Amino acid sequence: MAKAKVLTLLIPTDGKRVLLGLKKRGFGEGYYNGFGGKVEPSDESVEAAARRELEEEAGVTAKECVRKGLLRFHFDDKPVPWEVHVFTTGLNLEPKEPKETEEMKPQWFAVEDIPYQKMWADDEYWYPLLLAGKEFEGDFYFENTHKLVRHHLRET
Ligand code: 6OG
Repeated sequence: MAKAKVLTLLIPTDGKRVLLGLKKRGFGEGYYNGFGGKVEPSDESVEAAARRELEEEAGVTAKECVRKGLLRFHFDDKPVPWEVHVFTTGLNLEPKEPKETEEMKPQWFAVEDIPYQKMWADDEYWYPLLLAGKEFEGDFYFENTHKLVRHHLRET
């Protein structure tokens, strides 16, 4: 199989509130998501990439972040699978409040109000594990980029 494209996703939360961003452009435009993007091909670590993307997209620094999951997205219209490393961080962000950037409009949500209907279709499956502090691994298969047709998800 061709080599996967490696990406990050970082979701600030204390288990009661989560910080998501409305993606304003590019892949996933119009969806709420965590913060993240491609790992630099240099020698950047996946965790450093996750923290860098949060800074670029929401203007805040995460003191420490914890790796919680690995998601593989398989698209019938893309040549290689995407390997997304999922991290959380607590709410000790610096500064405390995020700011809107060219790429993302950050917004706080209570966990019971997470807008799954405005998010990628995989999110409603694995967010409950993430919010319960569990570690997980999953494969999600999409048709025409957006239609989730099957998945496997397990705690690790
Ligand atoms: P940029 O194009 O902004 O990186 N991403 C996904 N996130 C979720 N929740 N579900 C998906 O299902 C996703 N596919 C990609 C990874 C894209 C960002 O979007 C995430 C990156 O954080 C298919 O550089």
